[in-house]
Amino acid sequence: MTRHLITSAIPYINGIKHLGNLVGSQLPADLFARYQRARGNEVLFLCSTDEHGTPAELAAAKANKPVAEYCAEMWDVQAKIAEGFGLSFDHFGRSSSDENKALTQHFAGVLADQGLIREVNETQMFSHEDGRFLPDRYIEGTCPNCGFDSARGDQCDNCTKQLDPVDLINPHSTISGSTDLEMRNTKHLYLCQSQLKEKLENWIDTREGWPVLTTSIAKKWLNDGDGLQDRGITRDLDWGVPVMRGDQPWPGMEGKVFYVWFDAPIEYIACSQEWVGAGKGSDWERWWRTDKGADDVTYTQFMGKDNVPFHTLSFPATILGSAEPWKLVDFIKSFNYLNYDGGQFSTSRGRGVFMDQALEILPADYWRWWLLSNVPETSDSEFTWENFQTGVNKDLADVLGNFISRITKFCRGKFGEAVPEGGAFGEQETALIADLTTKIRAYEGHMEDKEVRKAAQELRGIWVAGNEYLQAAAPWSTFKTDPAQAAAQVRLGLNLIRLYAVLSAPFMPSTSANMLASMQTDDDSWPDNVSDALSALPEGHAFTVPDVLFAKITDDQREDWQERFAGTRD
Ligand code: B3M
Ligand code: ZN
Repeated sequence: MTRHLITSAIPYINGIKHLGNLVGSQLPADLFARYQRARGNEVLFLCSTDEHGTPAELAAAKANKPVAEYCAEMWDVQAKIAEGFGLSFDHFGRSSSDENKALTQHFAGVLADQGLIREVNETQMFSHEDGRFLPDRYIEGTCPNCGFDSARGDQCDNCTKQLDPVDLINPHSTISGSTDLEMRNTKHLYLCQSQLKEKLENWIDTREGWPVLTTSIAKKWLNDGDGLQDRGITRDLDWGVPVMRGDQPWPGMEGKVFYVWFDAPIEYIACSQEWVGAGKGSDWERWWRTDKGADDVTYTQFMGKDNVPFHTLSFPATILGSAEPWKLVDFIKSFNYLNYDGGQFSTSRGRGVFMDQALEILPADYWRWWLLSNVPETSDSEFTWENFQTGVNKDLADVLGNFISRITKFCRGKFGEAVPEGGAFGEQETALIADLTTKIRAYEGHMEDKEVRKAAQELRGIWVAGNEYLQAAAPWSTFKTDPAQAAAQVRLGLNLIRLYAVLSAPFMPSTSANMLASMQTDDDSWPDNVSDALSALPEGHAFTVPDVLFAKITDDQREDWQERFAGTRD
């Protein structure tokens, strides 16, 4: 038995995530966690909401709520939707937890003790009316380049020019609208990442089998331009983890908070403490401290490619810089982007299908299967309603659903609702078992390697093999001349349903549960030996014909949804 620590990038709290977010982190992480559990391994699968920073403050202001209240509400919303999608987190935490506050302050303290923090004086825009410093994107004005009248302090959305707030003509605060702004001095803490360059480079160079996407991004940041830059880890905001040096005040840093990207990855660890605090586990250190048994743990992170620099460099810099025995990630699985119907999914513009909307129109497993089998693994991929309709109808309705429906209905018609007795497996069955054995071992390999598309393809092949067997064996014909042989064929077919339920569970957990329920079994043991697995349901074992497992997506539905999701959500 091996131990797997698995984390998904923690979604920002500011609103419901779209399917592009889901497929790039939480969903493949869930697939892997479910697979490892199914193989009998010990798994700790963690995710949280990322609650600090400017986006949370802005979203709360827009919703006209105090930010803490807004975050608590949105956490509930996100947790329910995650449950709806069958995301099997052992704990869904919050980066605003007391645990994360204390741990973030702890890390800052030890990094300072290691001489890796320096203070830097900067100037930043201060708004008298708002009584606060404004992060660049809280400031808008006219673009000096193209004249666009709502260019942001960091960039003009119209001409894409990168800007400094001082470049803007007639700048104003987006919070109050006030133009009473001035550049003021402020002091921030910087993490001296440049001092850790060698350590980080050495660590990255010694990782084995990492995806090219992950290492190439890491290398680019390590070596581009001036190399690894020291980075500011504090901000002049109200909402966040207060800057403290461990549990001591940090002179000169009163009223400031840590930068959201400093505390967010630390939440991976804090989440395990929250998991213990919630009474779901008893020992978080054996997952995270190499001096307390975490040396045996395989730690895998899942994320979109835009998050890779923070996970290959910034967070490891925090961990390595602390010189404490924390567990470092073993494998970073990163994803490209999923596009939506000829463009991008966009939270800010409300473009695409959002997780709550997806669940309103179809059960989670339709989405899980399509998204995972089309995951943007080696390049970006695209969601179109045509692709979605075709994928679902072919794989789920025509192949898997059809197989289950045919065999159970045929059995009920000829033998009744129990696994038929008599007959024996012959050459055809032996050949099928050999074929399935090869395919299942390949499937296991792809799942271990986190090659999601290949795994989906192999699973589809395993379903197809059953359909082809049924087509060739044709128990409906055999029955006329040799009912005993037909009985053996049907027995195999019914056992295949159980086998498919077990193999498909990581992709489609609730369908798989329905399949097991209609086979009236809770034997979900993994098919280490396919021949044995195909006799798990013995002669005489009762079952029921399941209701339609997958309804086909009709052209009307497709057109309807296409239209409904063409615009932007309110
Ligand atoms: N919240 C970005 C994102 O949701 C960020 C990830 C944090 S992982 C520690 O894509
Ligand atoms: Zn412009």
